[in-house]
Amino acid sequence: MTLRRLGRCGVAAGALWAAACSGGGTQPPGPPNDLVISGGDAQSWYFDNPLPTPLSVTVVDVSSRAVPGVVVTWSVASGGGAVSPLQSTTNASGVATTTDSVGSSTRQTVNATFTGLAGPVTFSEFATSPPTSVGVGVTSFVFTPRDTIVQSGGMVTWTWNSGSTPHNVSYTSGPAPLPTNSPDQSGTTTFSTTFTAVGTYTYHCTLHPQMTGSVRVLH
Ligand SMILES: [Cu+2]
Repeated sequence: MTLRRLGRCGVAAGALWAAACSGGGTQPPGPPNDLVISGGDAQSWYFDNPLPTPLSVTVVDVSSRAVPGVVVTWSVASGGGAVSPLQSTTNASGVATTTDSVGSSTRQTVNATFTGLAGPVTFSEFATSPPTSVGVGVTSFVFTPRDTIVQSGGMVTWTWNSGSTPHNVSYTSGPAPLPTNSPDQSGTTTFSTTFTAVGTYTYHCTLHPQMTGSVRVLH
């Protein structure tokens, strides 16, 4: 029985069949037939900032096998903003991607298509303003939330609720010059920084280096 099962895929069948068996198909993919969204749809992000996840589609043949080498054309269908690049070619897995930034609209749609496809597939993306004021808790050896986003010109305020254990906010990286660090503080108190430079800042508590956090400043 074992030998019979091996008949199609065994060594004796030869290199061609062995390759076919490992690849799961006996023929190369046919012409592109359809386009399927494979990532990046329905994200909620901020005006005029690139979405965290690129938009991606998979081009398949009539048997749903991925088709490499197909040029996919991307276009903003409504709402403004921009995709880049406007064309991308499917890779070995049949996947093409582009980055997308929603403009000043709360909802944007993006079409993807290739020559010969009956109609495009459509992504829907959403955007709001980044917050201008963000609060972070300084409690039992953790900043909560650890990572925050604030609009350029906005303020982050840390509020201590740490009993008698002192903590501080000390910047470790970010656009120069780094903001002023907080003093060591305990009890119930606050510390604020206004961020004017776009970029990502990291900070920690020098007394407890495992306490880390970040502030991402968006325009
Ligand atoms: Cu600390």
